[in-house]
Amino acid sequence: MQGRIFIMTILKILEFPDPKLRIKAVPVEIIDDALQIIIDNMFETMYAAPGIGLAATQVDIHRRFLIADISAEKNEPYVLINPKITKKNGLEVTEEGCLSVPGYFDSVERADSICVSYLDRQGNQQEEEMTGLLAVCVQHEIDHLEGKLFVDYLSEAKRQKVRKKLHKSRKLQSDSSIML
Ligand code: GNR
Ligand code: NI
Repeated sequence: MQGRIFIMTILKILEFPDPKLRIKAVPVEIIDDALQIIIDNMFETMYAAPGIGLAATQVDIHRRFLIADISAEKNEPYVLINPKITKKNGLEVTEEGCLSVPGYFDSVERADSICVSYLDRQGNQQEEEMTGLLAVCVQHEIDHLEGKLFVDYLSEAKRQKVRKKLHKSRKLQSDSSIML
C-alpha cells in the first residue's frame, strides 16, 4: 500500500498592533480532522519560528485552543483545547517574548504554579498542575485567547516604543533591495 503524504504549512503569525490579536476566541465545539490539521500546522509554525507556545488567535483562528512545547528536543508537545485555569499559586517574574511581538523581551510577573483543566487533542478531559516555564507559557497563551498580549502588562510608554520599533523594522524590510 502506498503511504499517505503529509503537507505541512507554516502559518502567518499576526503581529502587534494588529487589531485581530484583540479578538476574544470562542470555545471549540467539535474536535474534527480539520482541527487536527490546523494543530499539526501550528506545531510546524511554532517549531520553525522557533517558539515554545502558540495560541490559535496568533494564526487568525479565533477558537480557544493553544499548543506548547518547552522541551529542548521538541518532543513534549501539549495541546490544550478550551483550557481553564482552576488554581494559581505563587508569583515569579520571567523575561517574556512573543512571536506576535518579534524582537522585544521584557519582564512579566505571573503565577508560578497553576492547575489547568482542558481537553487534549483526542478530546479527553485532563487536569494538570504546571509549574515554571510551562505555567508561564500557558498563562501567556490563554491571555492570547482573551485578546491580551504580554506588552499590555507594561507601561503605555513602553508599548509605544514597541509599536515604533516594529513599524521601523517592517519599513526597513519592505524598502530593502535584498527582499526581491
Ligand atoms: O516562544 C515564546 N517564548 C516565551 C518566553 C517566555 C514567556 C512566554 C513565551 S511564549 C513565546 C511564543 C508566543 O508568542 N506564544 O504566544
Ligand atoms: Ni505570544
